Amino acid sequence: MTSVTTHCPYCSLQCGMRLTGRRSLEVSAWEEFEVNEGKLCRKGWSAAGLHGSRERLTTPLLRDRATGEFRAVGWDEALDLVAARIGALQAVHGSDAVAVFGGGGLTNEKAYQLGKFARAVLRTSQIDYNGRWCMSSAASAGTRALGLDRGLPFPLADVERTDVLVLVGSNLAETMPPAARHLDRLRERGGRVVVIDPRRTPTAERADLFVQPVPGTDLALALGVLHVLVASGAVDADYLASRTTGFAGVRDSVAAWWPERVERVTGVGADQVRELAALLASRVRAGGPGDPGERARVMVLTARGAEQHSTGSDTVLAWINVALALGQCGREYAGYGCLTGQGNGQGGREHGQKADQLPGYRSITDPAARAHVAGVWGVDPESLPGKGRSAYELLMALGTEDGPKAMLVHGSNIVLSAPNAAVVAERLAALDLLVVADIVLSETAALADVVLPVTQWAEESGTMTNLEGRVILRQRAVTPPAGVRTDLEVLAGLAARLGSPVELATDPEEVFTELRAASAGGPADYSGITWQRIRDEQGVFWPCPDGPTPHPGTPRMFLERFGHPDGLARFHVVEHRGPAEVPDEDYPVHLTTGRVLAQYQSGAQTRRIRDLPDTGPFVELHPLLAMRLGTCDGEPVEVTTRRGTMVAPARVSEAIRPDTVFVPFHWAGVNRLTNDALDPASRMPEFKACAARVAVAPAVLPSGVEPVEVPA
Ligand SMILES: Nc1nc2c(c(=O)[nH]1)N[C@H]1C(S)=C(S)[C@@H](COP(=O)(O)OP(=O)(O)OC[C@H]3O[C@@H](n4cnc5c(=O)[nH]c(N)nc54)[C@H](O)[C@@H]3O)O[C@H]1N2
Ligand SMILES: Nc1nc2c(c(=O)[nH]1)N[C@H]1C(S)=C(S)[C@@H](COP(=O)(O)OP(=O)(O)OC[C@H]3O[C@@H](n4cnc5c(=O)[nH]c(N)nc54)[C@H](O)[C@@H]3O)O[C@H]1N2
Ligand code: SF4
Ligand SMILES: [Mo]
Repeated sequence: MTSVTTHCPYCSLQCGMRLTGRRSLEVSAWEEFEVNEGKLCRKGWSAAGLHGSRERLTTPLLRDRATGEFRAVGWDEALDLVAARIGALQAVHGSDAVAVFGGGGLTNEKAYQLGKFARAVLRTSQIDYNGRWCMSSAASAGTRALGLDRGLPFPLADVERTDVLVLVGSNLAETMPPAARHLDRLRERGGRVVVIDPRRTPTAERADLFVQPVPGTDLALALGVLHVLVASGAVDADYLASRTTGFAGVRDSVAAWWPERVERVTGVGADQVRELAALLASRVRAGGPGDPGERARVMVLTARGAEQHSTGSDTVLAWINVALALGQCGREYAGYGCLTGQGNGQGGREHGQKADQLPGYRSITDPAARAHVAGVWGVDPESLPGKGRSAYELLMALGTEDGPKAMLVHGSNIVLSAPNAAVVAERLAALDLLVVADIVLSETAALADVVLPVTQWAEESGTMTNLEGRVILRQRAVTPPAGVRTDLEVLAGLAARLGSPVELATDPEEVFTELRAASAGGPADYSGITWQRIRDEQGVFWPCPDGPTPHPGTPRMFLERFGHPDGLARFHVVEHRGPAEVPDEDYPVHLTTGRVLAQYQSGAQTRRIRDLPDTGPFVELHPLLAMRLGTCDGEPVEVTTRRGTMVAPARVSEAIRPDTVFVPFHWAGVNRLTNDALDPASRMPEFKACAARVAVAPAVLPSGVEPVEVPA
């Protein structure tokens, strides 16, 4: 029996856990790891449920053209076929005929290698990943305002040491449950928690102030809060002068956002807008009286509720404006942060699986970055392709005249998790070749021409970068099942068959060493991090450049200067636009979507774990709406948008606004309804707001039976 310390396979908290195993695999607490202090949510405790499960893929599958069925084949046959068809398609249509789709759950080593495989082996520009569905709006806003995007620019535990915490569109009590203890401890110390969400979630139950806006109106709320702060003279003039630029324009732009106007747009009472602003400008101090002259420390954290909108990046900018105006960014235990989502939501966005990016968070259009990375790879900088299409635009181009004809997917269950999913499924069907590497036969893998079975987390090692920018190490605990390969081996196998000009290592530590060199000098500099340091130090925070003496890593950023060349933070003028689709006569309610505690993402992994409840989707709606529709709890209701329709049981709850319904996306259905309007800056789709019609579901009749008209 071996026992290793490692991290959970799911969300960005990357809780530390101990795995003991050989045949069976047991999860136990790793108390010393400070991020979760031995706590796990039920997904973490049950994570070993896919070990030895019949649901695991253990052999490559090839779709038989005659029957349409899969048949099991050997690895050589599968990889030979994929390489031959890639070669043939590229010979006819050019390099960009092949696309690569990655995931924010992949280790840093895999994300890096996927980018290298696309640019140096396939020479395609067509690579992007599911991080576009996730935190791309916050990343885009953070880069523009603060000059550098690291989800949380401080350790998560700093949450306990602020005075006023504002959560905009985060339900962390269900999406990262061990993190909720920081909210409890902050309140025990006398700090205040504000939660902004159209639903009174378990997170909102912990709030001192709960604000319940109409979906998609957070931007207007932020403008209103800043209006009150300006009007009451609460802005920090010294800070504005010494650490920021651009406030004057923003000040003028919020002049017209008086609280009564905000109330009309957001549904949040004008008094509550004033109350929120007053709290932010207050002298509330957690943990004792403090210096009476010193203003409260304010920490604003956004998550998907604020970000997954066609106005998501402007919304984040508006909240950063609020934090900057109060002098909070770059102050200890205060400032702005984004709660990333996927296990490697942070590292996955730094090492080159994004359409416009090279390793180290470098831009693919920057000649110096191209020269540096080409040097590490041993290729001519000229040979590196340019910027490709963003995730949703890439999916929409599949199988079109000038779009890719083949796609390789590593780490995303696209047909469930992309917006407007029925159209996405049509695009996948239009491909000449769809290859999916996965650990289970996900709904997307089930559509593939070739399925490649890969190892899961406990069967391989690799680094992840958690929501704090802390690079941590997952360690292998058990031998993989016979027949599966790692993603790194798959990529190396294809590269060899494609006559690759570059070597692709298969040992993850070797890949990390290369990643360090490729990231050196970039914004996300990992060059001073080693696997041994990670083991010794409970992770290392980037940036951590290599040098003659070991760099300590950077737990807290921006204390001295922001990431822009002049060291100043930038205010940005942003306007409220609202969601691309708002309710009207035909579609009178808002539909929003999100998560429940016991399921993860598209559910590809967690729906296959027996210890987790698999309830199927539901439609959360308010008793007033239920009454109007004539339905009650548990009865099937039909939700329809301009794109599709679904039926699921009603879950009647006073926790939600009466004008809004909520459906989780862990099961097929709701993404056939969601809107694919994209944020212009980040290309993030609008998962969190569209217009819908809800009705009592028509009785399900056997086919051929016509409903009978009952006379009144
Ligand atoms: N249990 C569980 N945990 C997870 C995941 C999972 O699938 N399951 N996934 C992980 C990933 S990848 C991510 S990205 C994170 C996401 O973590 P969160 O962002 O916390 O999760 P969501 O449920 O998507 O959205 C949060 C809240 O936004 C609210 N909301 C909806 N519309 C709006 C709006 O217009 N404005 C505001 N202010 N709020 C709105 C929803 O009601 C919801 O309560 O979770 C991570 N953790
Ligand atoms: N309506 C709605 N839709 C949403 C959201 C929402 O809030 N509402 N949220 C969006 C967000 S934030 C996200 S992050 C996406 C997530 O949605 P997806 O991108 O679909 O994420 P997962 O369901 O985690 O899919 C990961 C797939 O990769 C497989 N996998 C896991 N580990 C590995 C590995 O190491 N290698 C390989 N090759 N495969 C692996 C898993 O089995 C699974 O099939 O969904 C987005 N979609
Ligand atoms: S909170 Fe996230 S990382 Fe922690 S156990 Fe749950 S799913 Fe895993
Ligand atoms: Mo996410």
